[in-house]
Amino acid sequence: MGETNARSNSHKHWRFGTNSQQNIQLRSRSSSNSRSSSPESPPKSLMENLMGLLRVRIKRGVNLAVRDVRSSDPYVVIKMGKQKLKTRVIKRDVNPEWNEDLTLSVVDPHASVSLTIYDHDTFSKDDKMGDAEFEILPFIEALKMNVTGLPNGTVVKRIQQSRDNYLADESRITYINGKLVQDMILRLRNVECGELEIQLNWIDLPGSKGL
Ligand SMILES: [Ca+2]
Repeated sequence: MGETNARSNSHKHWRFGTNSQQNIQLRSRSSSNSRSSSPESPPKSLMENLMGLLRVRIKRGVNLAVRDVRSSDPYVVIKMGKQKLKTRVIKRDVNPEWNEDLTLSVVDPHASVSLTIYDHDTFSKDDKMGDAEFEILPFIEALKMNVTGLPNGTVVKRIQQSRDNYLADESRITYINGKLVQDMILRLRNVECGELEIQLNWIDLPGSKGL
């Protein structure tokens, strides 16, 4: 017992000695660095890079997969880069109507948004109910055209359904009440069934880089 204590004590002392030596070395190294380095340029603020806000309205799910006995408790998680947002859970409904707005900060017009639907479970891990993805570029490009004064309901741009996108039907960018909106019906993948209806809106932010 005594032997073990003595050994561990000496071990501690030895480590302590090494650490304090390292600290001194680090301190002297960092002080010489601070003398020699040129003043750093200020970090670019978010506002300088921000194009605006993309408001993703999660409207509804249609014919979603059953993950409980007869139904599911679905919610949607959207991700763009490091941003992650989710809707509320709707209990026991495979045709849920969220009509919920999730707002993303847009820095990169070439970014894509991924959406995953989960079934909320109280006592086990939430089950996946499929996923989808869309590019924001077509909407950004339409916004950049800066259209004004069109009759309400004018379709400005159509994006066809293809093998490369998740569209279940043609997506339209429409001029409504002086603003552009993009409607999409996304066919979920990695699941047996289900579609997700969403709408994109744009919010300009004063002080940001803009479009
Ligand atoms: Ca559930």
